Amino acid sequence: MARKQANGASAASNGYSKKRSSVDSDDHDAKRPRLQESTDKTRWRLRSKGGRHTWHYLEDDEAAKEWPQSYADKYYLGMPLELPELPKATNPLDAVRNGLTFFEKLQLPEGHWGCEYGGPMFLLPGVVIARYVTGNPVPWYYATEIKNYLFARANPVDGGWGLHIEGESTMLGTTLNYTTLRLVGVEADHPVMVKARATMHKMGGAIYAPHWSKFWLTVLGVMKWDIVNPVPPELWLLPDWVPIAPWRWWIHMRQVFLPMSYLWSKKWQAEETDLIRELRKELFVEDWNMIDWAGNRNTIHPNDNYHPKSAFLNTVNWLLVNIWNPVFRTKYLVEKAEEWASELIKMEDENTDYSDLAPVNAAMNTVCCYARDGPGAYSVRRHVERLDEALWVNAEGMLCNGTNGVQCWDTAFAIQAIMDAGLTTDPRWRPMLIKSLEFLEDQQIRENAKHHEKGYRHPRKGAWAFSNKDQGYAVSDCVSEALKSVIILQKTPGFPTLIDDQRIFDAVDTMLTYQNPSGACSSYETPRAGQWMEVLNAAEVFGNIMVEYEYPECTTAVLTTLSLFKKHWPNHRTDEINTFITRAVKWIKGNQKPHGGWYGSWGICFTYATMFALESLASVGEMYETSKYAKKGCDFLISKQREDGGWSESYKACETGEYIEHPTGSQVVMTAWALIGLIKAKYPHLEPIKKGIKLLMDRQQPNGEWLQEAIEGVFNKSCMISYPNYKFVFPLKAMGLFATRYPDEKVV
Ligand code: LAN
Repeated sequence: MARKQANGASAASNGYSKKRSSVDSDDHDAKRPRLQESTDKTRWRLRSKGGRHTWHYLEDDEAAKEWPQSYADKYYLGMPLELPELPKATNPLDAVRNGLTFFEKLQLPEGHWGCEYGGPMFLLPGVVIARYVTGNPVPWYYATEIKNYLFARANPVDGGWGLHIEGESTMLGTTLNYTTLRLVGVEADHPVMVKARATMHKMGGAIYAPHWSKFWLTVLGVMKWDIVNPVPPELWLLPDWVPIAPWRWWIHMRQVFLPMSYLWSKKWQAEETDLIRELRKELFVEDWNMIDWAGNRNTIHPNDNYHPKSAFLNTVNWLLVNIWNPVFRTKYLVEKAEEWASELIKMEDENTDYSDLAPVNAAMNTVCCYARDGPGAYSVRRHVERLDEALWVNAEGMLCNGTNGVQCWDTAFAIQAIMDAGLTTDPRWRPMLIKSLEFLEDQQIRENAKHHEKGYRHPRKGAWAFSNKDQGYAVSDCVSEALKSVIILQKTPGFPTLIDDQRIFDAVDTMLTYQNPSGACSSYETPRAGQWMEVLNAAEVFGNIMVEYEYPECTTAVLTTLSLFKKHWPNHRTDEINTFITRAVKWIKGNQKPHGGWYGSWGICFTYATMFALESLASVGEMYETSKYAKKGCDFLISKQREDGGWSESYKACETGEYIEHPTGSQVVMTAWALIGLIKAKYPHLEPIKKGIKLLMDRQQPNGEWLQEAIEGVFNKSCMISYPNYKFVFPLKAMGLFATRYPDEKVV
């Protein structure tokens, strides 16, 4: 098949098959990628297989001809689509149709949607460093586009990089992205580098970087291990009942701590190269040989110190460095700890076929496998291949996504948008919907993880992950949104039952495992320890990362889906579901802020969570006229509506816990969120709703699309992340809801 050949050609030319034994200085120059001004954008293709995304650069003309660029490829790359203008929508339903006409063009052949999932500026460096130190440098076309992306994302004023794309320059962003640029072949005297270096030096040089940056730079050999606060794998030897045992930490933290602890214990560093020696000169203000490494473990620039380490942690670190390590850390203990950490790393790799939870731990696990299994090992090669699934190419260049995609999540919302517009039975959208359903069917996780108990995994049978089943981590709201969409479609006359009742029950059974004693749901697991664990938060740059928290978004999503499920299967675990619902509703009401909104942890911010809360309350019959909670939620949203009919929230709201407007004014996505909440809650006054709908219609482009505006998502309070498909699915849903609820209302 033409496509197969094309992919094969690309895979062979990107250098994966070349086994490199070490990163020695002799062939160092040969390994520096041949940087170019730009790649030829017409040669990039996105391939999706089994929900796995990889970008391919077709250097060969024949291959490029045989595998033409799709609309989706062109769209992601920022190339003109030359789509015709659609007849101007004069009512919301026509606007939905126009939007779907555009969005349908972006659906990938397997039935889901792809997207750039960038924002965080600390992910790409991990991937590039992992590849460099394991002797798998990125091919020239990656290098070229990584350079272009990072150049484009340098702060226009000071030339540094932040924690995320909208943030001010930090040492985490600046040290790591500067280093990345050097690793991909940019010379130190390039004006962009000179400017970034000046900022880095003004901020004190790399010794002011936070823990994660110190870790990566030490692995690379640019710093010494003494500057890295201890990451003792011995913690993994603690019995499970110990309150601070790592299995109780939030999954992302323990999966990052795990490989970090292995490499820290091994004091593993890449072999020295000329480039590493150059970086030792460039990143610091002081003479590298004179740096007091141990004395600067806690040196950190204020811009990076979002969550200063607790006095308790500082004391623990002191004790570890000065007493534990020299006196009690025996060879026997070290070996046992490293062995168990290594086994846990293996379990994570096997459970996910080396794609791992997210690119942060995937990059670290890659280095661990290299250190443990050697350069040519399958584990290293497979890791390097799978790291590619998090890389994305956009108009600016190549970046690293926060996860290996947003496949299941976006597909679920796309289906719901069509359903809310009452268009599921319209044959025009049937092919798109059938493909989406097929994708969700294919992506349902059928069994618990292989190393379920030993690897401390939460049940996942019947669940959906956020991205794909290879990654395979169930998340409470991802299961809920996907299941909701499956139920909606399969209960629509004319749609096939691809997922039988038993599989639906499996999903529900897993959802029911997610409720905490309080009635709330968390993200990946139920909390395994209390918030007090934040005293061990060593990352400095994030807040609320050590344990699972209770999230209105997660709780409300599960509630809404269980309410729907109950209608169709009233006899399945009836009492448990009813109890779950009662307790969830109680928690949601108790979690409402005094101003009437709910604080969102995964989207920005009050607008996002308030939408979910109002939708879930409506699912149990609590609406504006019948519930003081729903009324207060609506009144809160209305109080934030802007003159032009839109809503606009800034990421600053997530950091501060106060509603703060975005300086660029009304945002399509937030306007849609607010409208969905209001319409679901049956807010009785139509004028504000119509004004909002009009704004969405006015912002729609003649070809049916909406343009990208400010960033939509967040995690760990301080880091922002893009959800580009939200600008489609939520406006479509809001307008569709309006059209079905008020078919006779005129907006324009
Ligand atoms: C995500 C993305 C999806 C998100 C939702 C499903 C939207 C949410 O409702 C639950 C939490 C979840 C699954 C989530 C958790 C944290 C993630 C994985 C991310 C924000 C994407 C990237 C982020 C991850 C932690 C990034 C790596 C950073 C570390 C601090 C380890």
